[in-house]
Amino acid sequence: MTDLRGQALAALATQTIELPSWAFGNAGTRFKVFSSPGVPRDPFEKISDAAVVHRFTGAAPRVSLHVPWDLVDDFGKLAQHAADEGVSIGAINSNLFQDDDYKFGSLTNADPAVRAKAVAHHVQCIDVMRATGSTDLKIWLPDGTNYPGQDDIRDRQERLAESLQQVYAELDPGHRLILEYKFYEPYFYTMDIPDWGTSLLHCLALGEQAMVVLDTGHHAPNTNIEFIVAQLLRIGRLGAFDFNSRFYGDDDLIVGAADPFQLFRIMNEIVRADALRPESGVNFMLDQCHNIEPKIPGQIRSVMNVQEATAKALLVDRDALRTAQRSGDVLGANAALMDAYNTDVRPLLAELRESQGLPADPYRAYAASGHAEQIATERIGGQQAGWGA
Ligand code: LRH
Ligand code: MN
Ligand code: MN
Repeated sequence: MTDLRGQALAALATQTIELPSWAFGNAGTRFKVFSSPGVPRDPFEKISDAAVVHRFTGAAPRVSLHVPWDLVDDFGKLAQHAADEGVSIGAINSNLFQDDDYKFGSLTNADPAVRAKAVAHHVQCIDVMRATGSTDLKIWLPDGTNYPGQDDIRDRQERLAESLQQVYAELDPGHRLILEYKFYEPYFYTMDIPDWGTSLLHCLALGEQAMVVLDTGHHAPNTNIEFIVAQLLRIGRLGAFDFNSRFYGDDDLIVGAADPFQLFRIMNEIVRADALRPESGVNFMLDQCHNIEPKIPGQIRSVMNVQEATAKALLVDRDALRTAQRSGDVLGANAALMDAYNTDVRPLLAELRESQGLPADPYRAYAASGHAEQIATERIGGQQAGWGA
């Protein structure tokens, strides 16, 4: 156990979690966007807020951007601002869901001019990657249909494959195209990339620089997500997570809030595959919005939840687990997992943070810091995260 603890501490020290810029803006549902005090007024302030989360947790050194929500005149200046604040730019998210031209599809549209426009948007995003030092182009394809017969399912796949090839051809050698799937919404009959299998098939056709993104909120109820994680890790194509929690739909709630046991089971597969190491290529991103709770504390809590699930997964006694599994000891194997899951890992994480000169409890430390009150008086007229109005 002592040895496991030491190994867990060492592994936890290397884990990084990427924050979404849109978590810091005002958010809501299609019914209401609530305004919160102290919310950023521009992308520079969103990055400053992400940097605060990093200062308190020591585990969130990158920020994902969304184009055009984070559009600025000079992306080099934005990247420099990030560096000055002690963080860097992570994935660049394209946006194919807020333009009238995309009503019947973007990369899948039957009209070649619309497809060309959607491809050109990705060329713009790749330029943003070059200006900011980002290495991941993240594509979530919102395309789909609402009614049987509305469009030809196969033709849409062919058009998608061709458009993706065109985007992929624009990547630099160190770049990755990471492709997200979602089973429903904004369309309800078919989505053109509804599941990990479809995303994986497109990635395999594209080449080695294409990887799957798994958003934990994008599956049908009761889907065994850790099984998908295991499969994608086996084939070396799990590029990233979009972590969040869901009770019903794509709820984008705080990761680990709805189902901490599921998060543990996911992290258990990560640890099992030795994919926690930064070199494994799995980018642990958050994709959340904080509709009613304060943003910076919401992100701090999210980072802590991922760390806690990871710590528990690292404490699984793998030798005992394997022995029990191989001898058909069903209950013993299950107990090996549950013993780790039921461990209170907060003291372990407090020890890690203190050894790094960080507050033992980042959430409490932020609440006591006065930062929230300071930005509430300094910033008037904060921005909306980008959608939901
Ligand atoms: C789509 C999604 C995708 C978008 C983000 C804002 O539901 O998960 O990742 O880019 O939300
Ligand atoms: Mn997502
Ligand atoms: Mn989503």
